[in-house]
Amino acid sequence: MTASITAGLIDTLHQAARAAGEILYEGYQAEGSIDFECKGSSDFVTHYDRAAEHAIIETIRRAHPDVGFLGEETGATPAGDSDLTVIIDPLDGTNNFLHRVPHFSVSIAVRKGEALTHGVVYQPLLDEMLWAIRGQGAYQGSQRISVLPARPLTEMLVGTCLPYHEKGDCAMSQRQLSSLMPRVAGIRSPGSAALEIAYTGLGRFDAFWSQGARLDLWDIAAGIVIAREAGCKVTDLSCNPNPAEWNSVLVAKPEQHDKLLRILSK
Ligand code: 2AM
Ligand code: CA
Repeated sequence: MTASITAGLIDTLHQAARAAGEILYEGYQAEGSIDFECKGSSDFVTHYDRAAEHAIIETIRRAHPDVGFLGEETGATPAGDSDLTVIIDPLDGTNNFLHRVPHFSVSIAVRKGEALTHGVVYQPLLDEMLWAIRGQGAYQGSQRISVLPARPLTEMLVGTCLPYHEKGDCAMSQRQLSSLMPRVAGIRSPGSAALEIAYTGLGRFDAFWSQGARLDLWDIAAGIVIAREAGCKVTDLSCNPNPAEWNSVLVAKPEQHDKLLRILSK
């Protein structure tokens, strides 16, 4: 991947995120309840998820016709003459969106081989673009971001995603909550994994983990690049280096990562 392709690619990812964001913004403002279907039990999809993913793929294809795609709504589309795969969650936080809770995002990542190289998480209601390129830093708009100094455990605000109806391992999440809850200042589960992970890079959360919820790669890939480039340590809970194989994730400041891993693994 040459430097000029890399530079062009991030601009295209921003354009694609904004195109999807416009569709979600319109849907959020529209009157009446939002129609949805169930892909599985409690796994909701709306016209807006599909339209947003379509807009992302079309925007990226126009500029980079050979890249492959892995989208929450359209599945895998193999790459042509490119070693890049774009990983898309067009609407992360569909359940919030359906309930008009203003916390959802567009999440787009790029993978080259096993390495995640680009991450863009866009919050359309705030017009907030969080993004990163591997080795080149993490940004909020044009402002570079990096993790703030670690707070003591007792002052930490920790984000998580919890299992829901028929998905994930409730008993595991309950064990982890019981273990961590008495030790920290607060645990929050706002409902968009991509945002929560990116927020940990930004310092809005001090750490994030999820295991019981069994998140998918498109929920976490873009956030991982942003949090890592901001200076967080990001692994799964068994320290497997390949995110494509993860079914858990822990994002924390480097000096607190091991301590949290021990608490969550009890
Ligand atoms: P999604 O909105 O793209 O499906 C946090 O709850 C994470 O779990 C989100 O990233 C969300 O991704 C996923 N999730 C899927 N179905 C959910 C549901 N019914 N309730 C809450 N979260 C859900
Ligand atoms: Ca998602």
